[in-house]
Amino acid sequence: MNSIIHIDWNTGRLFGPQVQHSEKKLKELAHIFHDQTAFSALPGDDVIYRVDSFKPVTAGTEGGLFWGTTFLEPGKVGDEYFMTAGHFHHVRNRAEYYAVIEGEGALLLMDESGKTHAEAMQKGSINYIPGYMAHRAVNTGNVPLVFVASWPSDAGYDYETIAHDGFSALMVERDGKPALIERSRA
Ligand code: PAN
Ligand code: ZN
Repeated sequence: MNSIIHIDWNTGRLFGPQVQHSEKKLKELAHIFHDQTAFSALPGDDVIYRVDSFKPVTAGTEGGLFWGTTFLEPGKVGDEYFMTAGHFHHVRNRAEYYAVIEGEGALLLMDESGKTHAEAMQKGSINYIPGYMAHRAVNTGNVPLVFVASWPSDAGYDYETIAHDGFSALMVERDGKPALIERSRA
């Protein structure tokens, strides 16, 4: 198997016959934003993020690695910044790197007990995501947040836990600045 692709380090785009492209539209992210009234007023077909990915081995292979670039648009639903769906890895102990090419944002990390903290993501930062941590990128800037990621090919995704329980904290705009607030569980 041909196991080389190319990246444009200025844009993060990946090139090569094995590169896969996916996109996530706003309407596919209905459950993750806290302000459902603001959500309904926005065009559901807008693409919130795209991912270029390189999976040189079959998903589930132990010992392999994947690579991907995420392009997360700037914007907000009400006061909450655009963000990725977020997930735990299905194999909980699998770690990951995120490394930022452009833009600024936050990486939300939540442990299995539901405790969430945020780390800064900015051009040049390399964020290490330990195993057992749900992870979600948030774009708090005015330009796309672009980051590369590498993760084990047997990590898999558990989106259901986040879809069901969410993260315990939200990244919202307060007085023009990003603020991490505890989610109300009304
Ligand atoms: C990343 C994410 C990517 C999109 O490659 O899959 O940023 O976010 P969601 O998967 O949460 O929609 C990664 O964390 N891979 O394991
Ligand atoms: Zn991941």
